[in-house]
Amino acid sequence: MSLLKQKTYQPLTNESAVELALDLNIFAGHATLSCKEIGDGNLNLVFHIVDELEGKSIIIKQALPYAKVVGESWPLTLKRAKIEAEALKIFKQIAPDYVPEVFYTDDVLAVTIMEDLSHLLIARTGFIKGETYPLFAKHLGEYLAKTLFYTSDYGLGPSIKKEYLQQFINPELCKITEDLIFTDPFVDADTNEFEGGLRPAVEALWRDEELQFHVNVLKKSFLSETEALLHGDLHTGSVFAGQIETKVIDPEFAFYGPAGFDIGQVFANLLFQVIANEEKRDLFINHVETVWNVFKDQYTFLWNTENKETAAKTSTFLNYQLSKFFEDSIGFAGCELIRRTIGLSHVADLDGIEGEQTRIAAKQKTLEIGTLLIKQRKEIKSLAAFITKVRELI
Ligand code: SR1
Ligand code: MG
Repeated sequence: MSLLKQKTYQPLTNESAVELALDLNIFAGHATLSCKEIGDGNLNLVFHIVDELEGKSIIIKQALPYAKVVGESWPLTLKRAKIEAEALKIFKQIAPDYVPEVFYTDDVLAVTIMEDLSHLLIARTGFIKGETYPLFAKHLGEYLAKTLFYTSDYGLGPSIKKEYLQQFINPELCKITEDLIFTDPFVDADTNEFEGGLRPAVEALWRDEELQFHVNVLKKSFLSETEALLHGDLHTGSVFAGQIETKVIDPEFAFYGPAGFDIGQVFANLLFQVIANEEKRDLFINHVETVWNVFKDQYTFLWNTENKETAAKTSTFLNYQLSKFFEDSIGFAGCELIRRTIGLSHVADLDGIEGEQTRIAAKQKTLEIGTLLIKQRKEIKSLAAFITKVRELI
């Protein structure tokens, strides 16, 4: 029986993914299709289906009822596929150049069928291979300004904002972030993973009460602020990049949260290259600067031209907003730096550093920078001060 008629969830295989594409008439009935499961993330199946003859291809992404990175012992809601598809559609309307097109979704099968982006590379993979993507930072700055403004009270007005707020309640995926970014790395949790050589540095983090206090303040912001619809997992593995194109994928962690969380994840994931890639350090520092400068300029433009809260549309309040976003971004970047170094789900930028001593030294620096950013985020009042602090520690 056709998968579409069955109305029960089942994980797709290469064969059933092709059947689904044919049932949906995405390809001609007589098309010869090839299909490969290419998912290399932590959570989902991803099928790449190609009609060589017509030169047409699609991606079918399917959520699994558990976290693939851990196994069936970590059950996970299938509702995340619906959240992801709905977030993709909203972000596509807001920032069409930077988001893939969704062709079809099915809540029961937890499936999203979308544009094939395989002519691009996952940004993290490209960076590690030596690419630098000249437009990456400008594009992400624009993406952040548009998505964080247009989904906020200032861009949406009070009614739609509250509808979205309800629609994007995402407790299970938020809990993953609450645990993996804000809790586990700062205590001796089973999910943590780090080399023996890092133990003294890690144990120092676990004893650092000032750090724990600041992380709890940031976690409270993550738990309770509803400034904008966030991507929620905006690391460089969630971005496809090329020389002229940038596409943000995978918003299954989308929820209403503090705007600085998305910006901070972008900062942190660029900082992994700043730390690991000595040769291109200045270039990646420049990417961090461009992300913030483009974000700030575009957000300011939208604030002045599209603001639905006329009473708040003053330069004083705009400056208050931007300073808050900046401070939050720096703090959240610090949490992401620490989590990807010693918690669950590391980054290849650091894990791939050859030579144990060099790798451990880079990871120690990452922990130091993360700690400093978290503790001193209120004192770091400008982009120049942020970059100076980073340069002092690397
Ligand atoms: C159990 S999920 C681990 C991580 O993978 C996702 O990409 C998120 O970053 C999450 O924290
Ligand atoms: Mg992901």
